[in-house]
Amino acid sequence: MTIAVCPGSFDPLTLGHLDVVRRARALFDEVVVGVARNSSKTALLSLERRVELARAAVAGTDGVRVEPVHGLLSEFCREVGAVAVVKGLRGGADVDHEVPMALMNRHLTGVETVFVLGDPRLAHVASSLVKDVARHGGRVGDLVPAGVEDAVRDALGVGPA
Ligand code: COD
Repeated sequence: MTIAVCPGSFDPLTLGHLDVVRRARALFDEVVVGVARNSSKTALLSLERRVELARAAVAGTDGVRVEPVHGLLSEFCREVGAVAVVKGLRGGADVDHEVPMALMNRHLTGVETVFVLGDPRLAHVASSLVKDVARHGGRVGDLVPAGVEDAVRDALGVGPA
């Protein structure tokens, strides 16, 4: 049984993230979606809310579960028995951002990172842009799983689009 962790801050979860989870599940027997804190970002949604939304989004998906990551991702991988971290790439900027993290995680516990190319139709979908569009009154319901648009609007204090 091979287990992989799909980590992220998921603030909020998008269809781009779910595409990566689906691709990871095609490669591994079980995928643990690890909802973590990114200390270089200030989260809009609480960790608990992000976990709740991710659980709703993958409910009923065989071999996929969602857990919070409270410390180091590399330690979390060891705790759940994961042989790999799976990350998604949209382009060169993601490579520049992800490679140092992958090398650091391998340095810490030996865990490898596997990169998958996301669906190019979702290459523009980023949590930061979703929040910015919603903040300015735009619709994001076609970029995120059900329930996420409302959660983002509530957290931003903006009314319905
Ligand atoms: N298509 C393909 N991939 C996508 C898309 C898309 N449309 N959108 C996002 N992705 C990918 C990203 O490239 C990334 O790989 C992943 O999805 C998650 O994205 P985010 O933005 O939700 O998550 P990040 O980048 O904020 O996650 C950073 C972590 C939380 C994983 C990192 O900070 C971490 O590991 N924190 C735990 C503490 C720790 O161990 N720190 C040391 C790290 S070396």
